[in-house]
Amino acid sequence: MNSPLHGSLPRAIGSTVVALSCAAFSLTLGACSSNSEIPSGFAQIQAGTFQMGDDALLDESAKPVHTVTISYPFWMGATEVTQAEYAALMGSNPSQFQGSEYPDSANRPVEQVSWHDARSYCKALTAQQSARGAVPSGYEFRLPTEAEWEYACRTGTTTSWNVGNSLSCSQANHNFCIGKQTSVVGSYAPNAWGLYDMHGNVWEWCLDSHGGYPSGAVTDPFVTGGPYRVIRGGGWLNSSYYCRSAIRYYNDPGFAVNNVGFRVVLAPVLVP
Ligand SMILES: [Ca+2]
Repeated sequence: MNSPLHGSLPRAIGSTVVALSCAAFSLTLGACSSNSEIPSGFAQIQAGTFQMGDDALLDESAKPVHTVTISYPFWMGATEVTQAEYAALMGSNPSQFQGSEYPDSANRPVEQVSWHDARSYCKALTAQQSARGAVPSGYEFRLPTEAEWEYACRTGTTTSWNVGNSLSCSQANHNFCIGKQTSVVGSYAPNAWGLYDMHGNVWEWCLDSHGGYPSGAVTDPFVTGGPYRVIRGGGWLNSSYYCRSAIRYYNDPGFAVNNVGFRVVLAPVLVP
């Protein structure tokens, strides 16, 4: 099992991805191994192999379980992108759950963002950090692929959720557990690799288009084409079923709703 390399609960990646001395790590990412070299707010995910999908689900698109290898190490934002991070980089905050009615809303996830909005954020973050020499050659800040997302969600688990075979209100913001609202990111325990809110809070846009799964083993799968983009993990209003590690859903990439946000990875460049 991989070890996350991150410290305390992360905050703004936009403003604090400073010591990316991994800029000097020249793509031998394995050399980037001390906490001081890790981007603030990101967990390092090692290359590896896992079983993707769930044959027990009603959703046929989550079948069959198949072997997926992620051949490269990457970094994943420990939290969903917050309203503060989004506003700092993009100059606007489209979220519904903000203002005095929602305490500490700056640290709640940004929502009511389309896939296109999320992509624009990633591009702006890549440009900002590239200007600081903080993006390794061949890498970029982008949305995770579905495979990267499920790999990082599962952390080696094969259960329905990464916490076991049930999900409670003490483990994730889902099923109106705290009413009609998002929670401050990182309000629940992280998974084994240091990632918060992989189940619930807001669904997370992935880079992929929605497509069927292969039956055989694949390496670095990534689906392009087609009208819809995948979302993962379920949101504050969804039952635990929709928060399962393997559940797949999708939206029109222009669709922006109050239970869908995103998180960012620093990973090899992909063209969706
Ligand atoms: Ca989430």
